[in-house]
Amino acid sequence: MTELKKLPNGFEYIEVNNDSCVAKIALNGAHVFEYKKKLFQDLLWVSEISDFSNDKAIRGGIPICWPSFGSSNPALPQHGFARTSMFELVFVTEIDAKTTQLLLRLVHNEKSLKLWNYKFELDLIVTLSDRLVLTLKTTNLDTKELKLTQALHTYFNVSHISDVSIEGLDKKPYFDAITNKTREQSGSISFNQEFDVIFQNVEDAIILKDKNRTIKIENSGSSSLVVWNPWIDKCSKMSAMEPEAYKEFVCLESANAYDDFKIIQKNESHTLQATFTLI
Ligand code: TA6
Repeated sequence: MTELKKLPNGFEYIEVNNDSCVAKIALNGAHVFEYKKKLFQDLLWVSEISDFSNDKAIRGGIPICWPSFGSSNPALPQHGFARTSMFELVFVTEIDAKTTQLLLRLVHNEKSLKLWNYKFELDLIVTLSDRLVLTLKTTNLDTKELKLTQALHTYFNVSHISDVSIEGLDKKPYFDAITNKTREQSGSISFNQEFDVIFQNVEDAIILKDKNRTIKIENSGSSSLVVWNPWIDKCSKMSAMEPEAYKEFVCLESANAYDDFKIIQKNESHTLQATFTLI
């Protein structure tokens, strides 16, 4: 079953309930903000004080950072403008009782052209089954090439940040956004302070181990992965985030970031895909 729901403030989202999962996707930002495989807790974390409005990104879920990640394009807002843009719902297909697929689309408009002078089509296909798959396709409709950095900025629900470890990044080079230094990872990752790192040359699956569950993240069209937790001080300064919220989530962001930027020629496309599986 799929329903289009609307809050009193006009915020619209699609609610999907099939034999595999329940999910919610906002039209603003094509923002997946709930994915619950049946009999499991939510894969995604959402702040208890997040906004749900058509002019701000939800704090949590999977914000789409596009057409720039971070402040890599200083002419654009932090993480670009897609996450605060209204997407069109092109189709919802119930492939079978266990699988639903949606296509949400953003095309250049007067507002985007003022921010970023490129004609484009941005499609997000969300496939909802016992796995969650996001397929983000950028098509350059302009006459000039474009430079793209992007990320699916996924906030994963965790039992407690101190229970979490991340595997699959051993020996990967990384840029540490806190120290501005480039290093090589040694072994798995655990958390006891602010962590904000862009890993490069990431080709294989990443494993997020939590106290009671394990999540596998597989990416294609991406060789960079951002790992972030604000810890205590930064958390207290973040918008729409309770002071203790840092304990409840970790961000693993399937990206084209730092050296993994993409140059897309006119009439060509680039697709970033992320697959999340509870194992
Ligand atoms: O992906 C990590 C990061 O760039 C952090 O540095 C922090 O800024 C986070 O994203 C959240 O950014 P936002 O713009 O959503 O507040």
